[in-house]
This record gives sequence, structure tokens and C-alpha cells, in this order.
Amino acid sequence: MGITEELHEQQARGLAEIGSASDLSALDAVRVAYLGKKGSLTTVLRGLGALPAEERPVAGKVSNEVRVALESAVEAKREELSAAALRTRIGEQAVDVTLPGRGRPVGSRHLIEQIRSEIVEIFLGLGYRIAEGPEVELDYYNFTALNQPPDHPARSLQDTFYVRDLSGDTAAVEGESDVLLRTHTSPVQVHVMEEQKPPIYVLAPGKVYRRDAADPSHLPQFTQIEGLVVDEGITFADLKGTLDHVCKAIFGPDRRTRFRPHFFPFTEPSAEVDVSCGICGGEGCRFCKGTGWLEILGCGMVDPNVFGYVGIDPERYSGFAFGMGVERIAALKYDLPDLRILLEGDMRFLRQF
Ligand code: 2NL
Repeated sequence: MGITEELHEQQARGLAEIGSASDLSALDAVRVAYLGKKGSLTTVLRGLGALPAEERPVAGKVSNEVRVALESAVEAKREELSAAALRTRIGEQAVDVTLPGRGRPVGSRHLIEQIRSEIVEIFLGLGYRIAEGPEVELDYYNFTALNQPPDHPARSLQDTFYVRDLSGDTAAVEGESDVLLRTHTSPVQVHVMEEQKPPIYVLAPGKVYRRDAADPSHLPQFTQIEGLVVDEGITFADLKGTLDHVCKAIFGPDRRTRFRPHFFPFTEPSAEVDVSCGICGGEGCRFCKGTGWLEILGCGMVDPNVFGYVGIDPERYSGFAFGMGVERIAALKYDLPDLRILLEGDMRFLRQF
């Protein structure tokens, strides 16, 4: 076989192998086999010098044509294969925009916050203002100005967290500090009475602290809402009418209220308010322990001694005050067996509200 035939045969085989290369690395193997340093075409080209002089021009021309033909076939095939590889990759990574999106969990306000703001809205509707104050208070505002003399049992260590001054040598002996965590929001109202003249219609919601161990019905920190009215001619009838309206607004218009005599150091007379049981309608059942009633707040007519501390004339003005625990109301409203679940952050519980 002459050199020209041999070259044409290599071209035909090469083109066939290039055509059937299934991927880029197979194609490169074909290119190396023909056109590489030790490739079969390269070997033929190296042998051209040994040919008789009259055959060299034709053989040179043909071998050049074969090289160009193989090179351009490799190039064309490379483009074809890489375009196919790109199409495959695009196909694999394609985003199906018709798929439904991933759901994002939407947060909600904590149950305590929901009930707190529900009650705040009821009082805003009655024309009350919201007052706030510090959670760290002076003994005077938390106790003394509220007619709780220094030997009153509520002032004992068991009930109150005292705050010790760690800044230097004035550190108070425990129990002798006059700085404490407020045990109710009453001090907020004492500040209001010091700062503004009657008429006063204020609501004081906020966190309060008591040195109690947590159990199903007690929390060492809870949310209290207190209210205070001071005006001319305020009577116990105003207290009853207001709190009856508020209980119906919180629990529903079919609920009744009753006022039982009680004692608080800062009000005289004082009462506890019960709302009729929502389960049995007042007949008596397990939920209300057979009584037909659920205790929800404490209240009374402001003791004249309290007015004395803040410089309000008890001959001209009278007033009523009340206090309720938001966590207790949440427990009554949703039949919670244990107040502590409100502070645990367990989403299986919190998600229900
Ligand atoms: C309860 C009872 C009560 C008050 C709070 C009060 C405030 C001032 C003057 C007089 Cl400035 N009284 N507050 C009165 C009666 C009851 O709270 O059971 N709280 C959880």
C-alpha cells in the first residue's frame, strides 16, 4: 500500500473514531492516538523524509490535508460534546418554578402578651391611661406608701427579692436593703399620684417578682395588671360597675361576678372578685371545685392613709384600686393545669394560641 492510501485510510478510521467518541475524554484519547507526539499520523509524517524525492511533495500535501481534516473534526466534535454536556448540566440543575415554596413558620405573640393587651384595650376603651415604672423599686414605694408598716408580714424575706448594692463598701446586709424587685405594680400608681393631681384613671401592667418557689399555682415572676381611679365622689358602686363590665369583656357577656369581703393593707373596704364558672354556668363542677365561682382579682377603696403619703386630700377625693394576675387569668381561660408551662417555651404548647 502506498503512503497516500495509507494516509487516506488513517483519515477514514480517524474520522470514524472521532464520530463515535461518546464524551470529551474518549475524544481526547482519539486525538492523542492520531495527532499526539507518538500518534499514528505523527509517525507517518516523521517518515516523510525517508521517501524518494519525487514522492515527497504529494505525500506532504496529502498528509497535511489529513492532519487538518482530523484536527477540525476533533474540534467540531469537541464543541458538539461540550454543548451536550452543558445541556445535561442545565437540565439536571433546572429549578421547577411551579413547585410550591417551602413554608416559613410565622411567629405569634405569647399567650401572656395576648391577654395582657386584650385587658389593656378594655381599659383604654374606658378612658384609662397606661402607666409604667421601674421593676427595681424603693421599699418606700412598694410598701410604706401603700400602708404596709415595716413589720408587715408581706415585707418579710420570704416574699421579697432584695437588691444588694455590689458597687462598693455600701453593700447592704441582706434584708436591710431598701432596694427591691417590686412585688406588685402599685408603686407605679404611687408615682402617678405623686406626680399628677386627680382625676386619675390609670392602668399599670407589668412584671412583678415574689420570692416563691414555682409550683402549679405560683410563679416567682408574673405579670400583674393593677388599676387606680381617684376622683371626686368615687364610690364602691363605681368599683363594682367597672369590674363587672371588665369581667364580662374578658370572659363573655353571660358571666356574672360576685364581690367577697377580703383584706388588703392598701384598701378599705377590700374585696375579692369571683366570676361565674364558664364550664357549669355557676351550678358547681370539677373545674370550679363545686363552688360555681372562679376567683380572678382583688380590689377595694383606696385607704385614706395611702392618700396621706402622696398628698391627696382624702376629704375631697376618694378612689378605688384593683389588681389581677395575667397568668392566673390565662390558666382560668384555657384550663391550664400548671402556670409553669407559660414560661417553658415549649412550642407544642405555645403554637395552640
Ligand atoms: C391582687 C390584689 C390589689 C390594689 C391591688 C392598690 C394600689 C394603690 C392603692 C391601693 Cl396605688 N391599692 N392596688 C388594691 C387592691 C388589690 O391587688 O390580688 N393582685 C394580684
